Order: sequence, then structure tokens, then C-alpha cells
Amino acid sequence: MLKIDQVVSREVLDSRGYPTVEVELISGSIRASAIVPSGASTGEGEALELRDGDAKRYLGKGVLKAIAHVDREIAPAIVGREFHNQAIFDDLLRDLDGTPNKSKLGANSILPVSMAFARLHALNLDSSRIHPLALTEHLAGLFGSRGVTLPVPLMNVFNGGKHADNGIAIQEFMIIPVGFDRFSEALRAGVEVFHSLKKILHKRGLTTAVGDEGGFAPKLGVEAEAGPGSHEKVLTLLLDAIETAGYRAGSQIALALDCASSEFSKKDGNGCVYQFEGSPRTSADMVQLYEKWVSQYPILSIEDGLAEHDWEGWKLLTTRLGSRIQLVGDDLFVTNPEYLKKGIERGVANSLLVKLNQIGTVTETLEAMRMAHHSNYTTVISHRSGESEDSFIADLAVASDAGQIKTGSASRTDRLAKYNQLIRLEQALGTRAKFRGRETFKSW
Ligand code: 2PG
Ligand code: MG
Repeated sequence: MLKIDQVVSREVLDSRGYPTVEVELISGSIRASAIVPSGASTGEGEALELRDGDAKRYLGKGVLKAIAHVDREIAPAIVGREFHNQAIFDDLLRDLDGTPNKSKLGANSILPVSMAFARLHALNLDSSRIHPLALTEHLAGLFGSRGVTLPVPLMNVFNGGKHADNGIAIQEFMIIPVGFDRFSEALRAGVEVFHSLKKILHKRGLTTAVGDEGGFAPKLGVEAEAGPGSHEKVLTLLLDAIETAGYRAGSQIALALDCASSEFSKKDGNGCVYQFEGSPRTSADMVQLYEKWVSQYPILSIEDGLAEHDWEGWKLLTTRLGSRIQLVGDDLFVTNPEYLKKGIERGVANSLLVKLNQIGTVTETLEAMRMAHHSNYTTVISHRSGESEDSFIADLAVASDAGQIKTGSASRTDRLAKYNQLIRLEQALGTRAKFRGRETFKSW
């Protein structure tokens, strides 16, 4: 039993300099806090992120309303009460909100309370109160997993889409260090490729300033919208960077994309039309393009290759590529068991992107992951483009044996906070630590 004595909330800032919510829960002499992240390319089905809309503060992006909900709606319902476990606690939060998409209180008021409770409970169960694996072990207990697998990092070294202003339609070009025995070795290889990419860009007179997730974001041409062949140029750049760093592209370091294609598509009748490299494309055109890329480049994973409303297109994509590579649903599933169920039933995608704030509580996040694993869908734990120093997702990734994490490039402390926590967890696990590397993608 865990009794909540006090709730403290505050408006803090995320990695883009926009306000977000931090909550602290206090029980006796223990205190635990959590900060909620924020997305830019959000799926329509995501739980609501409540913003004040007061143009005089932070361009309308203040979160004082969400904070008021923590203080006036949530705190009175939990202070002085004892809770047996996370599920009971999260059920109460859901009941207080009472809407399907957390639109009354806002997921940004509910989630930090739910995450802080998980931390508080972990500390309460750990008699030392400081064990580095306390949260991981606690979450593993909730999920029913071993909690020993360090995730393969999907490192977003080149940013486009809504996370940059270079006119590149695809949002994320990631490298996946798969050919390594340990997480820290895989991370080192990824980081070295990041530095080698920087040198190559610099040599070619391209800017090495970074985008929201710490990857490079140069303009490759003068046009506002990057033209024909520009995406392949980026893929080739990545291969160069891998080889220059002394690694073998494919066997040691593979590639992944998050197209976030809802952002460059429009609904068109029952389907969608995609505005890509200067011309309109059908879903079938996009699928054909991805097939070509998969044969030419060592791409192991494509996220949101088609738009969230384009279920027919997704079906085609899965038929054509689902047995060859990982197809990850982000905007499509929004970490919601209901949407995921629809995908499983229709044979759409084969992997779930996991973002806590898309659904709004720890319990529901674990439920979506459980459903994915039962249906042999892989899971990729994910950051948001607006992040903070909170490294909860690193613990979640190890705890759930998810196998994969995407948490940005090798720059910006909001991204490295997660990698550094994973290094700590690997050390704390010692000989128990597992790293599956390429084995994670064995179905493909
Ligand atoms: C995504 C995410 C994280 P955002 O699309 O997968 O990389 O971006 O947080 O902006 O939705
Ligand atoms: Mg995405």
C-alpha cells in the first residue's frame, strides 16, 4: 500500500522552450517526480494535450490549465488515500477524466501523475531508495517481463519534416547499430557515425546545425520543398557516414525511416494523396518507392510510411513489405489498444510505436504493449520531439524487454539523458544484461 501525502505541480520547459507539466508526489520521506513530453507531428487519435491558448503567455502554449487540473481535480482525489497498485491508481485518474481521449483534464495533467506514481512506488518498494534499477524492476513487475533487455537504439541522425526547416518531407532518417554484442558498443558505433556524418556535411559546405531531435538538418537545395532524388541523397549520405566511420552498412549498421507521412498527405476520396518531392503521389506510388528503397538500401524499418487515415494503403504496404521489414504504426495506432486491435485484425503493420503521452497513463501504455507482443508485433519505445531531462522511457524500454528505443541523435541533452540512463542500467544489470542486436529483427 502506498499513501500519497502531497502533490506538487509546476510549469517547466521542454526542449523546444515550450511549457510542459512537472508533477511531484510525496509519501512520507519519499518523493518522486515526472515531466510529460510533447509532440509536433501528432496523430489525430492522440489523447488531448491541454494548452491555455492565452496568446499573452508563451504564444498560447502555457499549461496553467493542466496544472490547475492537477491541483484542483487530481490532488484532492489522491491525497490521503492509499493505493495498492498502478492499475488501481490509473483507473482512478481515468475515472476523474471520464472521456475516451482525456479531453476533460488533458493527458498532460494525467500522465505526469501516473509516471510519478510509478517512480514513487518503485522507491517505496526498494528499501535502499536509491538502487539504479528500482524503476526498471518495478515496471518489469507490472508488465510481467524479465526486464533485462537493453534496446537497440534507432538514432535519428538526419531530421526533416516538422522537426526541421530543410524542406525534406521525411521526418526521420535513423541508423540502427545491429551488429554489436552490447548496448554500449552499439551506441558508441551510432555516435561515431553521427560524428562522421557531421564531418561529411561540413566538407560539402552544408550546415551542421541540428533539428528538434538532435539530428543534422541541412537544406540540400535552394527550393523550399526538396525536389526529386533529395531523399535518396540523404540515404546515400548515411551510407557514406557509416563507411567513413569504419563500419559495414547493413551487417553492422542498418537504416530506418519515420516518414510521418500524415504530415505530407491529404485525404482524397477513400484514400490519400501524398505531396512528395514536388509531385502528388498515390499510396501505391509511395509503396513502390519504398520497395525500391528497401532493395537498394539496408532499410530494416519504416514508420508511418502511409498516413493515419490510409488504412487501404497500409494494407497494401503490409502485403508488399511486411514480410521483409518492420512496419511501425505511430500516428496510425497512437499507442491505443483500440486502434492497434483494428490493425491486428486487418493485418496492418507489424510493429507498435509506444509513446506514453499518446494514451495518457502507464497502465494503458503497458496494455497496448501487451497486446502487441501477444500478436507478434514488435514494440519501439519512443520519445517525443519536445522532450526533457526525464528519462522514464529508458527504464520502460529495459523493463518491458521491448527490444528497441528511438530517442534521437547523439546531441541535445534531452536525447542523451535517455542514452545515459540506458548506460547506467546496462552497468547495473551486469552479466544479466541482454542485447539482442540483429536478432530483434529476426522475422525479417
Ligand atoms: C514521431 C515523433 C517522435 P513527434 O513522429 O515518431 O520522433 O515525433 O513527437 O513530433 O510526434
Ligand atoms: Mg512517428
